[in-house]
Amino acid sequence: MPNRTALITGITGQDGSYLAELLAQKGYRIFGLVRRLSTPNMSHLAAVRDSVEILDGDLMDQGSLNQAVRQAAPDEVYNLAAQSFVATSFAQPLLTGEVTGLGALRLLEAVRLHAPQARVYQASSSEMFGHVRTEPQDESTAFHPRSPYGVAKVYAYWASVNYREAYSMFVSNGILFNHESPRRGMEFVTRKITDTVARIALGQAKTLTLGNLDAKRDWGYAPEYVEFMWRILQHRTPDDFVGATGESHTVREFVEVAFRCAGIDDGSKRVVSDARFQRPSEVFNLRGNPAKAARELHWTPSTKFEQIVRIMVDADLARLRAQGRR
Ligand code: F7E
Repeated sequence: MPNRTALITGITGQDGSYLAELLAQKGYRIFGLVRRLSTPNMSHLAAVRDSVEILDGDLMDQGSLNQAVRQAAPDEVYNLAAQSFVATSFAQPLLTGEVTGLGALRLLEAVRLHAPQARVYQASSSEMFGHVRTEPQDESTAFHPRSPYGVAKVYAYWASVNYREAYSMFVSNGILFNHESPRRGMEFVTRKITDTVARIALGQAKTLTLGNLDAKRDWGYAPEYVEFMWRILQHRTPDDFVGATGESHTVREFVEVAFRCAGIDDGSKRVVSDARFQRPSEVFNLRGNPAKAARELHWTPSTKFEQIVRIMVDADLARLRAQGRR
């Protein structure tokens, strides 16, 4: 098969950079849409910088999306860009709706007009389930989002389904539960924990300040989840799939394992609770059912909760030690 071309939005983030690495190994020509920043952040792309063609564009700007799709002429489009931090979506609900919700629609329009045969992956989220009444959640579980971010993702999900039905386009949703790695942004709870625990271990911090320790999440390992995205677009028909481990753990358990990995015995005494990190409406409990993905895509995540915590703590310890030597 001749080399295929992919366009990735959100390519500088955790998922975008792992996906670029996967597609580079598979011989894809890769275009990445990047929003202009005064301080560009390409650090996650270090391994594939020479294999990625950067296009200047923004999910807020229809013309730039049209131009990017025309220029890339992609076989596959992965929409991973978003205002993805739930807490910020309460502070900036309109921006979140514009980027995370309408942004997906703008990209679908660009593809409909300029590359209608392209296969489109929409990064949908377990945050769409929000206030859950059944466990585990699967592809038929009702949505009840609990944040402006979740509401925007529900909009983008249904826009994707609608383009599939209205225009017979190949548009699929991956409904991903939380997935983590050393490339996770520092504002998300897992990375905040592993970075702070590593700093405590090295004597650079004393306490770990968090909000709701009882929230439960289904945490997977991000490099495995980009393989899932790719498989969704190789499936014979467009469809929607849950990506999850099927296991959930509390934030408190994540903290305990992280302290243990760093060799700190009195970790629980270091944790401080602060209402600033509580959300106006919380998602208390998420656990996904990945049976359909296993059955139809032969995708099963294998990195377990404790391994993920260890990988992240070890990476933060190594990074901080290297910084100390500079
Ligand atoms: O929070 C609680 C917080 O910000 C996890 C995004 O990738 O996954 C992510 O959304 C839980 C929540 O991720 C702190 O209240 C306690 O219950 O790491 P998070 P998230 O909100 O689950 C989904 C699938 C997405 O799609 C999103 O884009 O941890 N929590 N204390 C805290 N959370 C943070 N951030 N900081 C705290 O201090």
